[in-house]
Amino acid sequence: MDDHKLALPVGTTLDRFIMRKQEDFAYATGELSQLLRDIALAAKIVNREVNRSGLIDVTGAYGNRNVQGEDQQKLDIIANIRFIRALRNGGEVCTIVSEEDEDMIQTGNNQGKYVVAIDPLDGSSNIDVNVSIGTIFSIYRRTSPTGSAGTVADCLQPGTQQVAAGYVIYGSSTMLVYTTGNGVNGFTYEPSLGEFFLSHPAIQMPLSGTIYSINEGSANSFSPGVAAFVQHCKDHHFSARYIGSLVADFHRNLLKGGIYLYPATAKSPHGKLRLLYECNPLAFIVEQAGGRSSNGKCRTLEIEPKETHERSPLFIGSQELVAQAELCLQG
Ligand code: AHM
Ligand code: MG
Repeated sequence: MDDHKLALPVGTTLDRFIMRKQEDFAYATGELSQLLRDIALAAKIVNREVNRSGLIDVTGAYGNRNVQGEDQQKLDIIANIRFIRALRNGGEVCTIVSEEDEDMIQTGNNQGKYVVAIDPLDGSSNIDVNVSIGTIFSIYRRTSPTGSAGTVADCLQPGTQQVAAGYVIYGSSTMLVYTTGNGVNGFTYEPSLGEFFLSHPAIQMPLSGTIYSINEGSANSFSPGVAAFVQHCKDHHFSARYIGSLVADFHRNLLKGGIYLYPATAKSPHGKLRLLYECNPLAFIVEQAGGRSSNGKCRTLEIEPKETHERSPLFIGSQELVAQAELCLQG
């Protein structure tokens, strides 16, 4: 028998992939590569906690509310600690904006060139019921000089300025998907080896699709434009798929084609999702994969953020579907 068939190659590890990509940039110093590796390490640790969450006392509410007034789950806090510790120890990041912390976090690494915005564990209402959840992150180069603490202005850059963005989905398998502005690549975690391996190279999103993802429980407060688009989806016999975990809904639509919508509603008049660490990173990824993202009026990536925790309506997915939604919204 062919020896090769007995021991198939395991493929490219995330570490090696990041290293190879770094070689593509003539003046890269390796700090961004190291930062991505720090995030991947924290993701492995959070993955471990998520996987055994039913066995140890980490499910359920922590008893606090976060800056958005939402109940914090114990795993939200654990994931926040893990990612912040990894970013702090890594040394490349001066300042972090996290969904779980009202104030910007100064890491003390004033020489760090980067700022990170992160939702350490998104979709946390799904934790207790064993449904996919995720981590979303966005990386910017600071605009203030190195040597001092990062500033609010460093964190309030439009999404077009992102140097990298990604997400981790803790699903039926765990994946890390990221872009540095040169296409989108996905890596699947192999738990017995403790490594992410390249499994989805150069992801391209279908131009169109037949899946729409929206919380129709809020239909009574949809604007006429949103209602018209939802009706369009029904008229064309689309499938409704809504997990209530942004990363999971986004990931499915990225691979299969579709659109995710979180419009303004009576309960969330500015939309629910946060621009810096939910909308922008996914908008960067979707555009890099050939898709489109908008707040209904303009490209998500061009919104000038005013506050670190600001919210934005989100219409994201296959190019043709988002364009159609925008048409409906514009009446
Ligand atoms: P979270 O950051 O508190 O977890 O909230 C974000 C989540 C998204 O993952 C998901 O798409 C959305 O909230 C679901 O909201 P709703 O329950 O209003 O449909
Ligand atoms: Mg979130």
